[in-house]
Amino acid sequence: MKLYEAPSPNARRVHIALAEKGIEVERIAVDIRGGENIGADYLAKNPGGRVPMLELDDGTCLGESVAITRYLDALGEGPSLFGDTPLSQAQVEMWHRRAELNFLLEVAGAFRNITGFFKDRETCVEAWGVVCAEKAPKALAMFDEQLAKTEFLAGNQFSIADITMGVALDFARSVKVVELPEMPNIKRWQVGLNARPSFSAG
Ligand SMILES: N[C@@H](CCC(=O)N[C@@H](CS)C(=O)NCC(=O)O)C(=O)O
Repeated sequence: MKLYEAPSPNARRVHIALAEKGIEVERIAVDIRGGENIGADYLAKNPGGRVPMLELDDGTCLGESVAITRYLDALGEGPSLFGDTPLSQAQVEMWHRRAELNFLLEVAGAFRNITGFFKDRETCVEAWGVVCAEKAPKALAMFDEQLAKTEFLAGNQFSIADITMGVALDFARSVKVVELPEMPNIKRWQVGLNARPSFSAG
């Protein structure tokens, strides 16, 4: 299998899943700044035009980091990143959607619209980026309250929800477009995440 990737939060989600599931793949660097991901060759494999993308040995291509993670989860070793029981699967889905919709998308909206990083291919509205930057930190209280009760976001088992939220927080801090308040339970949980070999590998 080949993973098409670039230094980016969505590729990092897959790097972490690969490490958690003990899977190795060939890695192919894609120049997203230069627009390789929106060129005809890449779009023929992944019409979504984004990284990451996983190409299977039979040529099948999977876009979307969470779809790729689901595939790796089923192939690899260890506990599921998507929950093992009907209830835990629903709880993982609930917290994962909150992490993506309430936090990651706001951080991405702030980054893309304020910095204009991809302004060669999309309209950037700085004022919208500022709105996103204001909304992202407001979402954190809900996650902090949950982490006061449980070890991980969806309960006592590490899941895709932790991967997405941990990666989004690290990305928000590294690009410095969003001001994040320090929250005690999130802090405790992040110390645990950072101690996982998968987080340093990713
Ligand atoms: N929903 C997609 C989002 C992928 C995505 O936005 N990837 C970014 C890097 S983090 C990208 O390829 N950006 C290039 C571009 O927007 O042209 C996923 O989860 O894989």
